[in-house]
Amino acid sequence: MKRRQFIQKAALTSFTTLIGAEIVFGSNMPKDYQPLALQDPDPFKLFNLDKEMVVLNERPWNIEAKAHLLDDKVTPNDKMFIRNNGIIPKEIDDRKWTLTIDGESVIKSTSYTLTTLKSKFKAYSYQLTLECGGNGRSEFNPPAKGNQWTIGAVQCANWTGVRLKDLLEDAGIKSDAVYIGFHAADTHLSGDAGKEPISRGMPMAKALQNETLIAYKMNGNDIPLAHGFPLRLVAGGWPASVSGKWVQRISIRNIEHDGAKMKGMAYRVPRLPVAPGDKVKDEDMQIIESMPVKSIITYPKTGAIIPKEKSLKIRGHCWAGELQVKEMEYSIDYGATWHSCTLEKPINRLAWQHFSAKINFPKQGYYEVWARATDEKNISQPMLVPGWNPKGYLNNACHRIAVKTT
Ligand SMILES: Nc1nc2c(c(=O)[nH]1)N[C@H]1C(S)=C(S)[C@@H](COP(=O)(O)O)O[C@H]1N2
Ligand SMILES: [Mo]
Repeated sequence: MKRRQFIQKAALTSFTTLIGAEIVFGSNMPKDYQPLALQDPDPFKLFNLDKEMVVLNERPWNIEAKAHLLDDKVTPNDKMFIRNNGIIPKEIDDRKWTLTIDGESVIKSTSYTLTTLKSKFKAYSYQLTLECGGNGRSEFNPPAKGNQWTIGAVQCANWTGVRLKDLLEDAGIKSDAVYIGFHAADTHLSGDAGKEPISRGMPMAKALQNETLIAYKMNGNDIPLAHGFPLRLVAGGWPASVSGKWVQRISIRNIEHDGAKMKGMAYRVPRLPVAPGDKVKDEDMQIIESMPVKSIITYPKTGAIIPKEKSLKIRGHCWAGELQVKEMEYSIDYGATWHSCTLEKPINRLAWQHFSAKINFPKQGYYEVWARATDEKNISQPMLVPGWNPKGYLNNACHRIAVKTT
């Protein structure tokens, strides 16, 4: 007891309460020792992540992929970015979970258990591209506050569930309905139970699309907790912030939904272009809807070294919000000339498309491979970071990788 200070009784009692079990031999714990059970969890174990995923923030958890991790046609769970605005709900009992359709413009407010959802409504499966509106934010200058996503806040998983439109029609939609808003079970960082971390939504036209789902499965299994177990709204092609996780309530609104992160600067961009660093008034901002055309090279990994005689087969994915990508090109001379890639059609509407190309390099040296997608309306990705905006949304600049031939 003299040389080493042992834990005090009061501390031991509070640890016991937190851990919920007697700490046998607890009195042997050194002073200021933090039991492992109370230390910050390892996100790689907690979320079963690939070891190359990048943690941007721990509270709330925000984790991104790297381009080469997104090589699969369907994004596997361990390579999927995680974006949270609040604290992930704990102790979810899916047998007791209900989803309520309510709001000013519902004809009859109705609640559904998971069992009812699965038995009463037809199941649909779609692969849907979800990209965070802030993906690419790290490249804006002056820098925009928020998670410094590079390129990895995008995923295209396979979602199974019921169509939101079937639920809305079952509860009944009044003629004055204009918007839906979601309410979810996650909690505000402040701990204030009356505050929602995020409650976004979409106009009725998007809510009623065939592919807008209330999903209960991701990639064929229960949705992982971090991605919205047991129920998640999924609206492909729009900023992923409208795809509410842990959704408990969908309100049919007679106004544009006014929940948390619908107003002010959140998920909005200036109506008209502004100079970098400019202050923009709230009324000059508009809500982001369909995401812009974009692509990523997922093979090879940037920094690849290839023998000169060999040609290089690159591949990746491209997407364009509500639209399809109609052309995919690459350049190895900093955009001076462009060459066509082979482009596949999407597996369904709002799923990303795959591209590939065989590149022959003229001589030994350092190259950059740039990729550029063009959508059905003939809009292409910009080569440089596009329009600066206060929160750093919608950076769809061409992705590029470094390649050395030896
Ligand atoms: N309830 C709830 N839903 C949410 C969020 C959240 O914080 N809470 N984050 C949104 C944002 S901003 C994004 S980009 C996506 C991220 O989805 P993921 O974590 O499954 O990749 O979820 C959206 N849905
Ligand atoms: Mo997001």
